[in-house]
Amino acid sequence: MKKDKRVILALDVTSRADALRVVEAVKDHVDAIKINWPLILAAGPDIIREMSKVKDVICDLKIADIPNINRLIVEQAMSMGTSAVICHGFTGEDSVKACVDAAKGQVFVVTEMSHPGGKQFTAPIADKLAGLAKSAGARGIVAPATRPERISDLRKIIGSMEIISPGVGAQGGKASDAIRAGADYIIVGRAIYESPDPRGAARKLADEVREGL
Ligand code: OMP
Repeated sequence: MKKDKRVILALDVTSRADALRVVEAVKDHVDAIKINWPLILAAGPDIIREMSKVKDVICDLKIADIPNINRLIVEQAMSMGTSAVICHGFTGEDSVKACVDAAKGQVFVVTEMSHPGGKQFTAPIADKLAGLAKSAGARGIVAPATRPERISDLRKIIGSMEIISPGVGAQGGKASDAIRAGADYIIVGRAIYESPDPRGAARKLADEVREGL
């Protein structure tokens, strides 16, 4: 995955036509495309293969099962051209390790979630989840742009592993704050794909990231 614009597009649109339109508009201003269930369910899993020909794809299935099922899910995702996957860590070390093995390390583990409810259950265990991501050999973690101070805290636990950070724009976080706090990439959905000018919105976010560097 390139580390140039440091913006990951969360492509949470619900048709193939919208996905192609948005990606065509913003592809020069983002480093990767994150695909989640809404688009997979709407357009079919082949959308992963199609998008991976344009950009690196992070498959955000928030995988959270027993090790055997985690392995099977990741193997399927990787066989479709996925560059990295996102999994939950509350399932325990063996389940995360199964993802890491199947993805050859290309795994991001969710820590403290960015939405208000993320404070309820994920925040109290986020440090442990970050530690688990490290000990399991993951590539990085997902940490909230809505609480940049938590990005800094979690950075201390994981060292030089990567942090990808959602919550910029629609959820209230700021790109420059997240980057300054230690995020490697921001993840942005609605602020780009719901904009009347997705290309302009993505370019502006990439500019804000540069301000934070
Ligand atoms: P917007 O709020 O529209 O920018 O979308 C945010 C994207 O980041 C969605 O695809 C979410 O699934 C994802 N996300 C969060 O918003 N919060 C988290 O704590 C974790 C994720 C994620 O794992 O990507």
